[in-house]
Amino acid sequence: PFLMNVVHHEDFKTGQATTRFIDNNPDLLKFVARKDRASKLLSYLADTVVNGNPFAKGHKISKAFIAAPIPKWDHKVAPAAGTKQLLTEMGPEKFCKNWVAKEKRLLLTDTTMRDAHQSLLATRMRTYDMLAVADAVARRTPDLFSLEMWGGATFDVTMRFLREDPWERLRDIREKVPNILLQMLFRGSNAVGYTNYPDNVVKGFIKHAAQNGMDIFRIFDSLNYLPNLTAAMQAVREDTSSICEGTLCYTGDILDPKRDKYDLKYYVRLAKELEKMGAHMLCIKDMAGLVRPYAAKKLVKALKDEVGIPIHFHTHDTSGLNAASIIEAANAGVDVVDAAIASMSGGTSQPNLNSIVAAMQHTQRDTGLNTEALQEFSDYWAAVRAFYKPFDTSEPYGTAEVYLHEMPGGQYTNLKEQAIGMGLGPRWPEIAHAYAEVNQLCGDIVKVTPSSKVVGDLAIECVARGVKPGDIFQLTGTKWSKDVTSMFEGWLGEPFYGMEADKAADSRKKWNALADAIVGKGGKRIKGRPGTHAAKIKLDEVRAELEQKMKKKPTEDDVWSYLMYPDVFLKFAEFRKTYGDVSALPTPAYYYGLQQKEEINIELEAGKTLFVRLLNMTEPDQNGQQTAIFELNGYPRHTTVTNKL
Ligand code: 3PY
Ligand code: ZN
Repeated sequence: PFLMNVVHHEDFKTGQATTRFIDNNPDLLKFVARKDRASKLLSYLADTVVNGNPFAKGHKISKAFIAAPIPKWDHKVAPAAGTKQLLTEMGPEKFCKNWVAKEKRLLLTDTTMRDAHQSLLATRMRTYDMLAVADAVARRTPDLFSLEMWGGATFDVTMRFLREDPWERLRDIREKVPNILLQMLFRGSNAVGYTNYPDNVVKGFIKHAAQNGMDIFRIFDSLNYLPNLTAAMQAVREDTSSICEGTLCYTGDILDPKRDKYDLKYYVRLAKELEKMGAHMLCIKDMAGLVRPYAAKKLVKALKDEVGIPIHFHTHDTSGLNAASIIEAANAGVDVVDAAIASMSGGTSQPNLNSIVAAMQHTQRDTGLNTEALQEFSDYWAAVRAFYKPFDTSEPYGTAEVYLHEMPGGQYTNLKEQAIGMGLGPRWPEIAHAYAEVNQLCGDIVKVTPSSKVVGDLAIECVARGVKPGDIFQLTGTKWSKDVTSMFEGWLGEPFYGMEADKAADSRKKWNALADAIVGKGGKRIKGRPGTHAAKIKLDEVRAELEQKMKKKPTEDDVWSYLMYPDVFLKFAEFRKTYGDVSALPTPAYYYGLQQKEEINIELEAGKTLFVRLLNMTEPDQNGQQTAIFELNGYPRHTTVTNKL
């Protein structure tokens, strides 16, 4: 068809085509590029129909899904001004002090596009499903405080399992939602990864994220070792105009006199320090959902009395009771709370946003959000959620077992899946107990990515080997995973920071004994902030190295993705070369391929849509080759793939 277009071109026919013919007619080349993209996507679809998507856990469907109902929105109306415009106008300091802190309404962060699916669907939500609803979100809920839509595990998973570019997700959502603040979860010196990164990498990543549209950086450390937050907090304050949300992670129970290591004074101490370090806002990060309702009241009240910056409360509904914690926090004066759209809420996810909005109606802290719009959003997400069935494995009920193991919502289903994969599914109660025991052996630490992974790894390992966690001391000479040893070598920082001296001393004794057992008495250990031990990375060298590997000049996005996940990124880049941008495919097509006669639309860019129908699939020949016969924009197209099953 390209040649046909060329020979039918006026210049060509009239003999005026010169060597500058293509330069003068760039549309012809664009056409080639588009064809190329179409062929690549057809190859992907054919391969998925024949061999399945390796990340869909073997799940097959027998008939096409019903399309998710997109909430109504008015194409002629631009989104109303929201928090984004206020932040731009006022700057982060004034926005937080003069606006957030003074708002009467209970402000809401919608976590549906990040933590909710991280905690319910193993982070597998695709950009496609977010973009489809984004225009409606911008227009019908412009009163939201923010959308949490990036960071945590999403960065890794987008490339590894969804084969999408996380930076494109950020920019595309930004474009469709120009009025609501976008928020990310940032793991302090672990950035969006699991290990310690040098300060210049942490800072450069933050700057690049802000330049691409990130407004709020929620920065935490997995052991509450606040020195690990300094590089990231500094970067947000000095190199961006975004909001620096200093975070304390909550564990234990401030109401229980026996869990007195993590008492109210401990949290107040950390909060004051975060304020001094320059946090514009303070986040209480209750990653496991351990803040019980009356603890929420006590904690928020104390923090409101002791710090001057606005307070943002993040919790998980694992117990089934955490909406009550949100209401108590609201009554105690919390400024912003996190919740998820109804059909993506509950269980290990956040509490129900729609119901919280309803609960606050006709009170002093009425949120003002449109409940009808929220219901349509919930209907939309309910339909979308069905596409992700293979990953949707959490219990549909609350459980008080969370108070025993204290696992973060984002870890719970993952660990359970891991256990099932190892044939330990029926022994879950043992794993839950082992997790709690390992925590005590560590001296009672804060457990959230990556420290929670270490506790989980140890717990699973003990159950798999049929030993009690206390027996770890006898398992000398065992080779533990890299994540486990590096935590005990000090690469996540020091635990028990900010704890009262005598309690910390007791904890440290236990920690050191376990570290001796794991890395050996004479094993190497680092002290203090890991960032001071990590050599600066020379970014120009990284760019050159990557250029060699990719055999083309990397973009800045590529460089930061590669720095975070070198192997995952290279694999993703290779995949993209072969199959193109699969994020344009509807989710059922991406995970399950097409059903016979099923037709889908693929919007490559505004106004450029492919209509693809699977007409037939031949049986494998003696070489295992199968041919998919598609109809592409009305014309037949054949794509041959090898059956690898
Ligand atoms: C993450 O770091 O991914 C988390 O969600 C921690 O709660
Ligand atoms: Zn969370």
